[in-house]
Amino acid sequence: MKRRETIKALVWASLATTVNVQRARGGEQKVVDEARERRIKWFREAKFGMFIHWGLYAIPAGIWKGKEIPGLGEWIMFRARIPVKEYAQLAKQFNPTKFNADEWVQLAKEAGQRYLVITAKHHDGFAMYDSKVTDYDIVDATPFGRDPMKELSEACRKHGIRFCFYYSHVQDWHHPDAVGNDWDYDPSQKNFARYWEEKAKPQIRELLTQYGPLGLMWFDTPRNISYEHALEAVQLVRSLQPDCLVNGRVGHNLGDYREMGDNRIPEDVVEEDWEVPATINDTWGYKVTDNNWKPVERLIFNLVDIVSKGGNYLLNVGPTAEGIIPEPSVERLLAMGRWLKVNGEAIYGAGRSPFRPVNKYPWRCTTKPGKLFVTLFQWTDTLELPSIPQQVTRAHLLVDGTSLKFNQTPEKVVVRLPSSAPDPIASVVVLEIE
Ligand code: H79
Repeated sequence: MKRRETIKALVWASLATTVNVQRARGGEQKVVDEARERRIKWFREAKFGMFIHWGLYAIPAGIWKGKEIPGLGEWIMFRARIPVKEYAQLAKQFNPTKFNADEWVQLAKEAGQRYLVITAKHHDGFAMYDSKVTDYDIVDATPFGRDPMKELSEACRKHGIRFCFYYSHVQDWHHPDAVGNDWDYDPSQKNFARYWEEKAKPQIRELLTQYGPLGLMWFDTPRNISYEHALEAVQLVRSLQPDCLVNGRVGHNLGDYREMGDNRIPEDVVEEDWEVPATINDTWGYKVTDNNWKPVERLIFNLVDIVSKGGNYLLNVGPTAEGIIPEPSVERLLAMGRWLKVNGEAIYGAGRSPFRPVNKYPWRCTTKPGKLFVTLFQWTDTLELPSIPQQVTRAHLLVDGTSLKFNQTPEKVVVRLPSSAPDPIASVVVLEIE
């Protein structure tokens, strides 16, 4: 870091804890924001979260006037250039009578997910909670008339899951002054500051004041947001809920942690706090024609892969307009939960792999003080690891503690494995080190 920047960072850190200044990539002068260190603790431990994309787009579910609209389900208004007046009519049909907050949260719990992030407002601009800022919300505009966010926040508290909101702060296809809708509104006539003051800020304030403590605020598509607007969003969160995290997509690197691209798992370890939002099929919002479900083997691999690289896995479900989480998602999440029940020690609170580049190997390693957890996705008779500087004192299977013979040389460690895999999907070998 250059001297001038170091001074700036130090000044910021000493002033207040409003912004995260721990972004020293060169590494000589790392300014640690202690408030951030405190609030991010749970996130580092959690590793696995449930993302929920739920909104009016679940009604057309990818089909508009009999035609399949390509792309993501929640982007249908944009892709089909649906006029605001027409899209808004969907609200009159939105009546998810099968919605049960407790069931959704219980699913997250059984899946081993530790936090839940739900779309309070996606790019379409429709508020899925009781907003006083506008009538374009689930309580005022639909026959349903309930506030599912309230119900979910309570269910999360009951089951010990951190409750979090997604809020599209820059794109809003309903508001004439926001970014995104150029088919109803002339972009040259837009005044973003007006949208920001009359809708975005007051709605963010509502979310931070009406639903109890939030784990994090998840912003998306910062596009060309100004530094001042992004900072205002962060300060709004800090002033109302100092313990609430802000994700990296708020803009201008002002978030508490880095958000990777959608479904983009990095190739190797990343030495920052980070998360990857990901889908089980291809869409986020429910789409009836999307049956491209990833196999559970892939989802478990992704989880271990991400944790070994230092990140969190925020895995999405897209409930239907009736309020049902698609069965293929439920099955996969429950299978992940069964795996985590046995192997969770290798995941929750675990550290990065010391064996790099991570993608060079077919297995994945996670760590805890005095322990290496090596997860194998294909069973073999011997596991060969690169040189380990510490003395290995014991090797065993995580599932039942069975001791394993091993041989350590300065060049490598070779572990003898039993003839059959303890787990059909992924088995964990533990090495105890000095
Ligand atoms: O909420 C989910 C997505 O809707 C959102 N992020 C995740 C978490 C997201 N917003 N933007 N994008 C993802 C990228 C979208 C790209 C595309 Fe398009 C939308 C490709 C085609 C339609 C934008 C518009 C780029 C080209 C046309």
